Amino acid sequence: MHLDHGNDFPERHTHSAEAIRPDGTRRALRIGLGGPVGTGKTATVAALCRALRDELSIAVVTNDIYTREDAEFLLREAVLPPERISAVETGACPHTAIRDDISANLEAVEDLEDQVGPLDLVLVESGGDNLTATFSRGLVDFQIFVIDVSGGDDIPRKGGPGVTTADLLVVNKTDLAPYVGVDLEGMARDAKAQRGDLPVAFTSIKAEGGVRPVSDWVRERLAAWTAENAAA
Ligand SMILES: Nc1nc2c(ncn2[C@@H]2O[C@H](COP(=O)(O)OP(=O)(O)OP(=O)(O)O)[C@@H](O)[C@H]2O)c(=O)[nH]1
Ligand SMILES: [Mg+2]
Repeated sequence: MHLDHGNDFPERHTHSAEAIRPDGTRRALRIGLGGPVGTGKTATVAALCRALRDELSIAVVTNDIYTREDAEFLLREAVLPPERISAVETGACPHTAIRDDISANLEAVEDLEDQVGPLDLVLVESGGDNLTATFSRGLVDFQIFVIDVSGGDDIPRKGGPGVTTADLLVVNKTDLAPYVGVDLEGMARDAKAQRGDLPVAFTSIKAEGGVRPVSDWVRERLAAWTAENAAA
């Protein structure tokens, strides 16, 4: 143990960035998507862009550990014009870049606002991580935690800060439930026990209209955010 460094840790970001930017415009609402590897975070980002891009000005920041895979997928799928998609290569544990040292992500978000703004919504996808990964409130206003049924129906019961405290818990790939022997009602009960009144969306993101519960939730958050900062 190191006991000789005194109380000199860097300050943790625990509050949101100001709603009003230096030029007097309102910044975008920032929503983070985290969760274990392969649960459907990028698929959710893609589906949200397709569902909302005609009504909102959107940009996306992706995080991968060593590559730009997720950004390249979104570019290939043309879910947004290329200048609205930015990739951060974290080079370390994914949660470090969304919770502990958020500077690369914050810079990516601010650059997007400067270059293609004004924006209504910025989606920040974390690299796939474990059940403890959460976003700093200094980076995002709300966070969505995406798990899937193929990880097993005990995941909500296992809890962890993603499952218990995320502003929206998404349980994705419900289409696979019969193939992996998962009890969706049991998952819903366990999630309720862990989360109380916080919302849970069961989705099959790849199905036509499957993102609807998530896009509706995003619209509600955005309406509240806009009303709260109406003076801008
Ligand atoms: N059956 C089914 N497959 C899905 C669904 N959503 C996503 N997938 C598939 O699951 C795989 C992983 O999806 P991604 O969106 O890349 O997952 P991710 O969470 O972004 O993965 P990482 O960023 O690598 O952690 C892909 O092959 C998707 O096509 C779904 O609702 N049902
Ligand atoms: Mg991804």
